[in-house]
Amino acid sequence: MAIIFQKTKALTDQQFHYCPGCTHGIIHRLVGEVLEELGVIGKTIGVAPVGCSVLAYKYFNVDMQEASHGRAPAVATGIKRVDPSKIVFTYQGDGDLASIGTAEVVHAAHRSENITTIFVNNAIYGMTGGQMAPTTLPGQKATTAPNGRDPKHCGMPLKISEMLATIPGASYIERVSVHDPANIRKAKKAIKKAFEYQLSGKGFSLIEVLSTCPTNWGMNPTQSLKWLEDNMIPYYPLGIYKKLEEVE
Ligand SMILES: Cc1ncc(C[n+]2csc(CCOP(=O)(O)OP(=O)(O)O)c2C)c(N)n1
Repeated sequence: MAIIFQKTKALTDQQFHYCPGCTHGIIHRLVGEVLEELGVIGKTIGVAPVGCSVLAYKYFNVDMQEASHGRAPAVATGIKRVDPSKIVFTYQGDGDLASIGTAEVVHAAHRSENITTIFVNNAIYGMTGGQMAPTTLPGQKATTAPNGRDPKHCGMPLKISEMLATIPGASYIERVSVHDPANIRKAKKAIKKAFEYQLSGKGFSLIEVLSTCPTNWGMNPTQSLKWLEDNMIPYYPLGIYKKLEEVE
């Protein structure tokens, strides 16, 4: 029988612990498929964050290092500088990257560290039970904002891709989404492009992936995909925010 699909070798057989409808699993698969297609599984080191993907080291079939909350870009910097022949990526949520870890990612981009960051933006703190994140939308309910985010005293949500694109050291920045098959395909292309930038030594690359959190958004999986499309994409437009130069 002809094999038409096989799970990427870059993921282990460990069953994901993610909630039904959470798109972390899709994003793991895309990263894994890209690493396999680029032929770098054996020389990749990932840095797992604190957040729902804290157990990413169980799922990626590559060497993984745990970092303390928000510090993945600093840890990845050390790994890449010690052994530049390795492909090094961080995988971080919005609580991790856009809140406690803002300084680390800004300065990794500023120094143009030759690493790739996968930034999973689900507009909430997932692991800890749905607290408001810097990325939570105006009016969006969170356990720490039961009446919805009020920009008057919480400010407007932080747009990480737009912000990092202003940093000269950032080489490739793109925002994608995984709410439907067409966008999942685009997301994979973007992730591949980011790793290609690293392979060509072009410096810091980041892909922001808009993602769901049905459990903490209080929705079922189908509703959460629609909520992402209707509410997140208008505030967080998809597209390339920085592209230093074309990489063949
Ligand atoms: C120093 C420190 N502060 C706070 C926490 C608690 N904490 C764990 S995960 C998390 C936020 C996770 O949210 P996010 O990064 O958006 O990832 P998600 O779980 O939504 O995938 C927080 C605040 C911690 N573990 N360590």
